Amino acid sequence: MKPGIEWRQPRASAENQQFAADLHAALSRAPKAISPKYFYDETGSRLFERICELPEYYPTRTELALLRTHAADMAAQFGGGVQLVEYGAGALLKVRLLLDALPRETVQFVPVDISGPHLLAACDGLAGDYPGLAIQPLVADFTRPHTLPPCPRGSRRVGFFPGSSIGNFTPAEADAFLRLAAAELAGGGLLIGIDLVKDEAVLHAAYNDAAGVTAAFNMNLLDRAARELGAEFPRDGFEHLAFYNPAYRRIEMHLRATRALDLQLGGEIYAFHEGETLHTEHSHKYTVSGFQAMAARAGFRPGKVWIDANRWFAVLWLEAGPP
Ligand code: AVJ
Repeated sequence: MKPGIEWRQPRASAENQQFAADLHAALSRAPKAISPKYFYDETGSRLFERICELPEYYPTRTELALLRTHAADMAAQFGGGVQLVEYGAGALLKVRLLLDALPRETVQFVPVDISGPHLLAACDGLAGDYPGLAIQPLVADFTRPHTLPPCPRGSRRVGFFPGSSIGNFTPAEADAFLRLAAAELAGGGLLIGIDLVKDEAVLHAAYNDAAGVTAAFNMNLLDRAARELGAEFPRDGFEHLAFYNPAYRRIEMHLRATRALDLQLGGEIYAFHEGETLHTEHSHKYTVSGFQAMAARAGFRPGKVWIDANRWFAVLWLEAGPP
C-alpha cells in the first residue's frame, strides 16, 4: 500500500457503521439531510467548544451568566432532596453551578449521555471536584425509552437540559422528548435552557462567525466522513451555509456544492448539482410563551423563568404533574 493513502482506511466500529449507514441514507434522500449528532467526534467536539467562546456566539455565555446569577433561586424550585438528571450530559460544566447551590448530601446526580467513554471521564473529573457527591451515570440515548436509577426515597426527580440542545429537535421530536421527560420526571420538574427568537442579524452572526469556526465545525461532517469512512469529494467544492428561516423560526446549516460534483462513499457515487446542499443542522428558536405552551401540552406546568437583559436566552422551570 502506498504511504499517504493508509489514513483513508476506515476504522471499523459500530459507531462508524452507523455513521456510514446514515450518511448513505442522507445522501440518497431529496433534499439531502443528516442528523447533527455526527458533528461531534473529537475534532467536532473541540470545534464546538471553540464556538462557545466566540464573541458572536452568545448562547453559552448568556446561559452561564443566568445559571451563575440565579442558581440559588433555581435550586429553590427543586424542593428538598433531588435526583438531578442531566440529559446529554457532555462535559458536566454547567451543572456545577447548580450543584454549588445545593447541599451535597441531598443530591443524587444522574448524567445521561450516549457516549460512554466521554461520560465516564467527565464523571471522574466531577467526582474529584465534588467529593461526597453521589453520581450515577447512565449511558443511554435519552431520546429513546430508558430506565433511570430509582429515585431515592423522599427525593424529587429534576431534569436538567441546558444549552438550547432542544433546538436541534424538530417540533415533533421536541414534543416527543417533553412527553417522555414529563412522564419520567412526574412529581418533580425540568430546568431547560432555550434560545429565544431575536433580531435576525444577531442570529446570523452567531452562526457565521468572522473566524470561520462554525464553518469548520459544519465542514467537519464531511471531513469526518473522509477520515473515518474514506469518502472522497473535492473539499473546495463545498461551502458553509447558515441562515435564519423565519417560517420555521430556525437557523439552518447546510454544506452547499459550489459547482456540480461527485461524492464517493463506499463504492457509491452521489452527485450534487451546483448549489445543491446537504442539510446538516437546524437550531430552533422559541418564544417563552410558545415553549411553555408546548411544554404544557406535553404535561408540564410552567413555573419561573430567568431571562437575560437582552432577552436572548431563557432558562425555564417546568413542574411535572404528579404520576
Ligand atoms: C448545541 C445545538 C445548541 O444550535 O446553537 C452551534 C450547535 N451549531 N453552532 C446550536 C451549533 C452551530 C448548538 N447546539
